[in-house]
Parts: sequence; structure tokens; C-alpha cells
Amino acid sequence: MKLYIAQATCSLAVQAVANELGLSPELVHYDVFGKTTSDNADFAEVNPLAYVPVLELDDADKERITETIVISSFLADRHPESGLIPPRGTMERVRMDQLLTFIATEIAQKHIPLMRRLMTEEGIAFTSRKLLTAYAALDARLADGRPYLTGEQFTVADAYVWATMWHERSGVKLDHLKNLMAYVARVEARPSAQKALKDEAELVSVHKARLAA
Ligand SMILES: N[C@@H](CCC(=O)N[C@@H](CS)C(=O)NCC(=O)O)C(=O)O
Repeated sequence: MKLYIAQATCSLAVQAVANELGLSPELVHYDVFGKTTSDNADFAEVNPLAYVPVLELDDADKERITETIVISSFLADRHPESGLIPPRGTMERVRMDQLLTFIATEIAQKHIPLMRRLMTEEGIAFTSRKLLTAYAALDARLADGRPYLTGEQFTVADAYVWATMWHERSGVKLDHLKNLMAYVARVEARPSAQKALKDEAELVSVHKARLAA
């Protein structure tokens, strides 16, 4: 499998999930600003919507899957023993899908226009409030001392929240949310997260060196 990633983006979630599962997809870096890829692929052809993550399968058609939730769930579903995602058709899975959609729409996609400085003052205030509300809801969930969002078990939702902790770049202050901040540090300490950061940094540096040569 081939996984297209970009630096410090939601693709880190898929990397962390793959690492939890012991999978080693070939990583390809996409520079979202320069529009180049580390393997010289034309990213406009890889994903005409021009965003990561993209997972290319090893099947004959080399089918490509997009969307962070879909890729993470696809990988986790193929390894039910991992406990990274509850089985389809159960209420636990409904709650997980609800949480993943919440993270995508109320957190990840709310950060992006803030980080890119694309909003009016009113837009910044509105979106920052929305983000604070969303993060406060996660903080409240963790208030009973559970280590991860759904309990004792690390899941794809934890990988996604960790990968999209972009509050410093979008100017949203979260330091008062102590449960959340301790939880993020816990997720980041996992070997899967550390490996994701290391692999990403190495690939970005190889890509940059190639462009500079
Ligand atoms: N709907 C997609 C959105 C993914 C997305 O927003 N990717 C960002 C990084 S987190 C990206 O590649 N942006 C590049 C760009 O917009 O130019 C998903 O949920 O995976």
C-alpha cells in the first residue's frame, strides 16, 4: 500500500493507525504549498481534490481511498483484534462513527480556515468559539479519568484528535482544558505516534533535499 501524507496534517492520524496495526505502507510526501510529491507523482492525478490522506491499495486496479475517517476505519476494520474500532452494526460503532464525524467537522475542518488566515474578525470569533466548545466536550468526556476518549482502549478517534491538535496554529487557547492536554500528551507518547512523527520528518527532509538539489 502507498499512503500519501503532508506535513503536520490529518494524514498523521492514518500513519498512527497504520503503526498501531504494524502496517508499513510506502509513504509519499505531498507538499501542499509547492504541490510536488516526494516520488514525483502528479498529485492532481492522485487526488483531483488535492488533499491528503490518500491510500493506494495493492490490488490490480491500484484503487485509491480518500477521507481520513474512511481510510482509518478501513484499516482498523481489517484488524478487528486490534480493538482500534468497534465492529460495524453495533451501537458502539454508531457512537464511534458519530465521534469521528464530530472530530472531522467540528474540529479538523474548523481549524483550516483559521490556520490559513482566511477569515474575517467575526469569522475568527465564531469559529474559535465552535472549536472551544468542541474541545471542551472532549475534555468533559475525559473528566472521569479515562485514558482515551472511549475508555481504556486507544482507538482511531484518539489518533484523529491527536493528529489535528492545531490550536496553536489557529490561535485557539486550550491550556485550561487540563484533561484534554494530559490526554494529548498520553497519545503523543505512544510508539505509534512517535513513529509517525519520525517517519514524516525524515520523508519531508528527503523531499526538501531532493527539491534543493
Ligand atoms: N475531507 C478530507 C479533508 C482532508 C484535508 O483537509 N486535508 C488537508 C490536510 S489536513 C490537505 O491535504 N490540504 C491541502 C490543501 O487543501 O491544499 C478528509 O477528511 O480527509
